[in-house]
Amino acid sequence: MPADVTLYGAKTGNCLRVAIALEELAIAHQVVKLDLRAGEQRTPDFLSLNPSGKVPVLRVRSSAAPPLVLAQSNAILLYLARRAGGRLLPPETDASAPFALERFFFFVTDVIAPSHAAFFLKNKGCEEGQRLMERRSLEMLLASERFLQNAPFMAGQSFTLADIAAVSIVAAQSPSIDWARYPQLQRWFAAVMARPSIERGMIAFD
Ligand SMILES: N[C@@H](CCC(=O)N[C@@H](CS)C(=O)NCC(=O)O)C(=O)O
Repeated sequence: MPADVTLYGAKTGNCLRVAIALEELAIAHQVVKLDLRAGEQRTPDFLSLNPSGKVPVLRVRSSAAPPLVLAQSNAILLYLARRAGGRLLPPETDASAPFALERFFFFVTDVIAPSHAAFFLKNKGCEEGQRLMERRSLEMLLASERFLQNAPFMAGQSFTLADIAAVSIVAAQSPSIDWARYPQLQRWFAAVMARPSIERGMIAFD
């Protein structure tokens, strides 16, 4: 991608997943950190990039075309994977390709979405709802042990978007996991956390 790439974001799961994908694909980029508590996502400058006032936002400038400004973390991840020609998502001809998408969406919709709902309910002071959503998210996350029974990664033999979706939420929920009961998840987590791209992506907004 011979372009000027900027990731706008903060230290949240949605932003970390994009930072990890950029690192994994070795795409040169700058990071612009926003202080969400201070409301930097609602300044006129930022709203002109993303009128919904949310991060992450990816801006890609090249001499050949008008700049691309893309919001929605999952749209950004899919865009980056497609641009990378088969890395992070296996080629369509590969038998594991449908499972990479299945498991990517499993983590995004069945694990991460209830975790976001728990955060929202916590901020609204709804403790019972928060606990229900946290439990739901953790139960679903732990079900991923079966993906790893016969494979090194969440969708088979190669590292994909499914692993990127998984790693940020497993890291966040790590203290709640009874690791001895989930040996495959433990083995996978140690291996992916040792990848240099993940180490760099995880600290992108520190
Ligand atoms: N579905 C969007 C969610 C974006 C989102 O809610 N971002 C949060 C941080 S993770 C945000 O910008 N919050 C600041 C605010 O709502 O004011 C995505 O996946 O990018």
